[in-house]
Amino acid sequence: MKIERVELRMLRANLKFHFETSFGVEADLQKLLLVVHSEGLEGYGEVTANRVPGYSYETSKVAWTALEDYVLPRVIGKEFATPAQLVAALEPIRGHDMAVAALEMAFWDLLAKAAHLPLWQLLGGVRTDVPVGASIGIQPSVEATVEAARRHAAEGYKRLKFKIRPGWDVTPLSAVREALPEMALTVDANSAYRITDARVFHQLDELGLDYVEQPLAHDDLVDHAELQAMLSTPICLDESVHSAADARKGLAIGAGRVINVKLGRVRGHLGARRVHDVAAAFGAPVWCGGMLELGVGRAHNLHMSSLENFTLPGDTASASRYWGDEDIVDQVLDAVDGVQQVPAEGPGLGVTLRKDLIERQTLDRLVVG
Ligand code: OSB
Ligand code: MG
Repeated sequence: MKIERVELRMLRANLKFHFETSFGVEADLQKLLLVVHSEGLEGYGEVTANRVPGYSYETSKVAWTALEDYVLPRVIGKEFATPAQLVAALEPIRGHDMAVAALEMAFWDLLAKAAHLPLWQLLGGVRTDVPVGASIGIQPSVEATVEAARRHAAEGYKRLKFKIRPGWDVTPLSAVREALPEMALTVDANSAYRITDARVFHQLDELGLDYVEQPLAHDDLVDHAELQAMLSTPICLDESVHSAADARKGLAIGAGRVINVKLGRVRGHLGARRVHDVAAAFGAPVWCGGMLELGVGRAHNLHMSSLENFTLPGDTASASRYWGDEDIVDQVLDAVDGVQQVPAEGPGLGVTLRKDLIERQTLDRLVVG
């Protein structure tokens, strides 16, 4: 299909809570929506980047620049038969994976719509019920952490993940474990520790966590392998995996035993499927990470989660938890008893845009082509 025209919109996105992590606070977000036009069809993608360049150097504004100056000029007016061809045309661009991913995701939506197939089927998925967990930011106190844990558990989430940082780790997690002895619990450090902090992880190792997510540096695998060898709790890699090659190297040296897959971090569905396949070959489960997505990104996450080896609950929690009734799609992507449905209204991504709301939230708009 020919990429005839691409529309970018920077949207104001009022997250219902301040999301505090080891790298900073995400609030008053800006989210970049991308619409690809081809043969009278529209494909939707969303850039997963946020405001703070702490998880990654990619922010919404950086992604806008990358798309406008480098990504879109390589594809506008060109014909691509497969997502692999599209990704190959963008290969010379180093980094900017989230910018590339938004276009790739939108292209899959287009292809699925042209084929009259739901996206999950085109991707080769095997399920439409998706068990989900919730990611809980750093709270002002241990009491507030336990309260948030109880509330999310009562809502039916299948796993609770807590953000940690040096000085905010063993104490809150021990309290949550005491309050919820049977609950699946995990922690996410977003790269805040060093190998010399191994003592903290030995203590966390006693709490029966499902995994410890990205404890060490964002670009490290070697120290993760050293840490993993000391622990019985699996390490889950997030920031360190941008490709199937990274996944292979990480799993081969024992840097972790689980992988968090985020579409934005791996250039889209094709990259996600390759990471998923490599992990399956190593017998390592994967799960769908979250980046505080609006409805388009959340829908893509749910379609991706239909692949076979997504056997652990993902971070694709209820849209209303983040956006109240101000999500950008007509469909309410909320979990029931901790299970989300893959959106299925029509072919492709299975969601429709709330054009009036999007117009009101638009901060900047660009049409290319
Ligand atoms: O590391 O998984 C992460 C949000 C922004 C950046 C990085 C991460 C996260 C989350 C939130 O954990 C997941 C979500 O609820 O969307
Ligand atoms: Mg993470």
